[in-house]
Amino acid sequence: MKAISKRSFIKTMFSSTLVIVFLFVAGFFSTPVAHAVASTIEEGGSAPEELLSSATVPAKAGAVIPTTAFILRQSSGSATLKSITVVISDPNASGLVNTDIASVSLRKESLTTSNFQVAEDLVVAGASVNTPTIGEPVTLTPTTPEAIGADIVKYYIVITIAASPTSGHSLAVSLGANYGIDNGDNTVGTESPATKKVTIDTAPPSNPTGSNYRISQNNPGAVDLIMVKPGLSGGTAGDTVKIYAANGTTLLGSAVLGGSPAQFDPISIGDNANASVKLELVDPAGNASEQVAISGNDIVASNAYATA
Ligand SMILES: [Ca+2]
Ligand SMILES: [Ca+2]
Ligand SMILES: [Ca+2]
Repeated sequence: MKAISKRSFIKTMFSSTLVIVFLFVAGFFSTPVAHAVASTIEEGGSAPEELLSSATVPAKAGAVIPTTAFILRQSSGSATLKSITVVISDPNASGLVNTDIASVSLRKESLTTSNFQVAEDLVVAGASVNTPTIGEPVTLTPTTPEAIGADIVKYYIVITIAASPTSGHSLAVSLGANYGIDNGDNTVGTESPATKKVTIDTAPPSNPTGSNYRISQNNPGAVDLIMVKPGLSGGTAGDTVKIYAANGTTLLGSAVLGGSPAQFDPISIGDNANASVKLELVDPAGNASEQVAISGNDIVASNAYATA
């Protein structure tokens, strides 16, 4: 019998061990890759949609702003939606901090009225995070995984600005690829990087200068009008002037200030109906000035045509 040399035996064993170690290491490193499986939940025809109406949308303290919408449906099977992950960033390096944001939440279209309504399209229970981390994934997890049927369902990512945020800080909301995870840890979602942003504005407009306004009185039968005096400014272009009755709550009319000096088309204050009115300026974020009274409209005289 021909003996296998001791040296040859050791050499063979060493080679076999190397192969086993190699297979083990290869298997170890390939294991995580096996996890990336598409969910049976799919997007309803298109990638997520940015909802901000312009490149920069101003928002006041406490504002509730839908930034992004996405649509899901069940292609087959019965997977439920376990979570959605978003990233809130500071696109201007404005100094955004998590306490500028009260919450980020997942809301669901109620189908009562199309598009987003704050009082109708409510938060999916549990899927809200207060003072969310900036610049890292934030996961919104419904208390009960969402059942997704064959019919499309629309969801909204909604930011609520804090009660006392810092004016001038900006934020943007992005969805990464595979932003949705189902109950089997399979993924769904097309990447949707933010191209628009929200900028916090907590500063109200300066109070209107009453002496820059005038009331044009007309004979009964024709309405009296309020306007800005020629050559003077009613406030900042882009702000809205609101004309209230003397009670400060009955809105008679409003207009956006435009041009230079900033003016607006004359607004009716009724036919001998308001001896005085109150003016208020509102900026695009919704911050309001104090109300300033303008008086001197003669509502008694039957033939008044003087100009106050
Ligand atoms: Ca709606
Ligand atoms: Ca402002
Ligand atoms: Ca009149």
